[in-house]
Amino acid sequence: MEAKTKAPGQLLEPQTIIAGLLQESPICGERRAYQPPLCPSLQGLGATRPLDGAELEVLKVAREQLPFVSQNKLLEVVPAQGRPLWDGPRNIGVVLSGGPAPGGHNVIAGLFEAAKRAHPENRVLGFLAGPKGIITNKHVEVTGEMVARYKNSGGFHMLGTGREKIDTPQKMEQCRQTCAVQKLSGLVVVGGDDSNTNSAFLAENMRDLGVQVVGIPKTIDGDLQVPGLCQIPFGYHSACLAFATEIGNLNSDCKSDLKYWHFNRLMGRSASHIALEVAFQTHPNVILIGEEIEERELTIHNVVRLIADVVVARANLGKNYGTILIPEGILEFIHEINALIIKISHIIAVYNREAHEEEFFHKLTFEDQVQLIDNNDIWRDYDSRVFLGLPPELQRGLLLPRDSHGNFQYSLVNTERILLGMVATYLRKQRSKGIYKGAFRTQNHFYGYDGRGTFPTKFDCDYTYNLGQAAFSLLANGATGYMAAIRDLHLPLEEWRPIGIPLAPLMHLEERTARLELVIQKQKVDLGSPAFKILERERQKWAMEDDYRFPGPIQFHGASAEDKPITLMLNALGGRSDPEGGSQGSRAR
Ligand code: FBP
Repeated sequence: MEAKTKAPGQLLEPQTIIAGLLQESPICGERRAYQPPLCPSLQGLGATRPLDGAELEVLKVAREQLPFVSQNKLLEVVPAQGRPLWDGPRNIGVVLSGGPAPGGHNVIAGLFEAAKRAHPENRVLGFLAGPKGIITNKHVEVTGEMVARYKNSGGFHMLGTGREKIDTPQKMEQCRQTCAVQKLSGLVVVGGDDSNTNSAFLAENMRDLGVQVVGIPKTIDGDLQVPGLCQIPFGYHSACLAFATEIGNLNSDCKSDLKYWHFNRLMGRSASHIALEVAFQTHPNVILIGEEIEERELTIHNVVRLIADVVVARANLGKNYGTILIPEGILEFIHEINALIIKISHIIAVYNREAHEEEFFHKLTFEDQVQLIDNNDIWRDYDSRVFLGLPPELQRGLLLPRDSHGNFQYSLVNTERILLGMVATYLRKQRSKGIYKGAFRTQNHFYGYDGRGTFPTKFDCDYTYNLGQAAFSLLANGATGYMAAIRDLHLPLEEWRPIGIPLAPLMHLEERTARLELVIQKQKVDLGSPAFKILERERQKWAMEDDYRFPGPIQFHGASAEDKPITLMLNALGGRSDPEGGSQGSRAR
């Protein structure tokens, strides 16, 4: 609805004012008007050629399960004026998969606009509600009007998303039928590690139909990286900045009324990449990094002590306030807790496989669940002792249902509240011994789903638009079983280099639902990376001095609009964008 305007001096009717105030927010219209630029290699139709200087190793089991796509070699997309392999009109499917990440709509925009530029009769079909949309053939045709409406917006609501795993021959056959019925030549899967695992198997299983599959690296968690080739998945920057805005605000609040300790849990299922970036953005008093906790073999009581020591030391300076960052996935890195998670996941999977749906593990009472675990052969007395020594909230958390891929759902456990309670108990003891004399008033917060739905930063808008175009170039030049990526993201966009990374070498074996499965390996925080080394150097100062940093809200104009993730920039200083220079597992050899 358009709000009517009057000539200067004329008063507007209240109804007109109300209508104006209830219209879409001005920022939505502003963001839609932004047209992301393309890097030079994607400005024409784009050709592909082998990327020399980097060899990727494929595990034997991946070669056996993915014999065709395992043969793929690295590709780079280079400028080309001629026509690509796809000459006539084609149908391309696209699916948004897994948790939302800011920028997903721009992948579709990039794909759609590249497809239309190559041939005006090319069609893009968007599958609805994630991979389930492919299985059930639920889709919409993406139109120019839809693209214009969703460009540069957050969320995945243009098509919806879901976590369905294509893990049975029956579901794979349904996907094949959908692609055949829709006469698809290509399918683009926008997803994280599990969704790109789907991509690899779809590519392998649909090659006889002539359907090519290309994945896109998405996840706010930041763990879908390929050292030297894919520095960061999309969505990470935007989510981190959204979280950092909140933490910066808390820094400002706690420094003002000097009253509260804020325990903040930050989303990110496993690796601590998000917490690391938010720490650089905000300089909190305490930052926990799961990977470091694992390396130092800290127990949960050590972690509590680590936080409490800072609280006590600051209290001695008269500072009874501060901010603490706790990565959502921290439990995975505390050895004795992770051992329980692995065993319980195994017991649940084996039990559910044989149980009727109404008797599934999560439908039992807590007492029956504990009994069932206790009776299992893999559960030892030591496990029981550890389990029973944990706070009841954590015990219940460990028994929560796993997701469709068999993952433990860290986002459902209030780890910040649990740690807060344990720290409070420890401090009470310290007080009774006369060691702690401060005031421990607290607030706890969880930042996760909010940041996942934020507007994408300019960096993520440009990155995703180029990824969508790169995916089209890869498909149009015959690639399948690849993940589109952009190298050298730390450099100006004019120097970005689109590539195709074969999916098979990214896979390793992992226990999921009580079976060893071939899945894409997550990349954890590299404790040898420049970013982590700099954090180690700085955090002592952040603990005691109030060296808070205030990033403010995401900006689309001015100097801050050009920001990129601080961790990305720090790691690039260490020369890690060079394929030979990767230190973390050195995938590119
Ligand atoms: P993806 O790996 O699919 O990108 O999802 C990541 C994530 O946002 C995690 O950070 C979080 O633990 C999880 O999804 C939450 O899952 P759900 O949306 O199913 O609650």
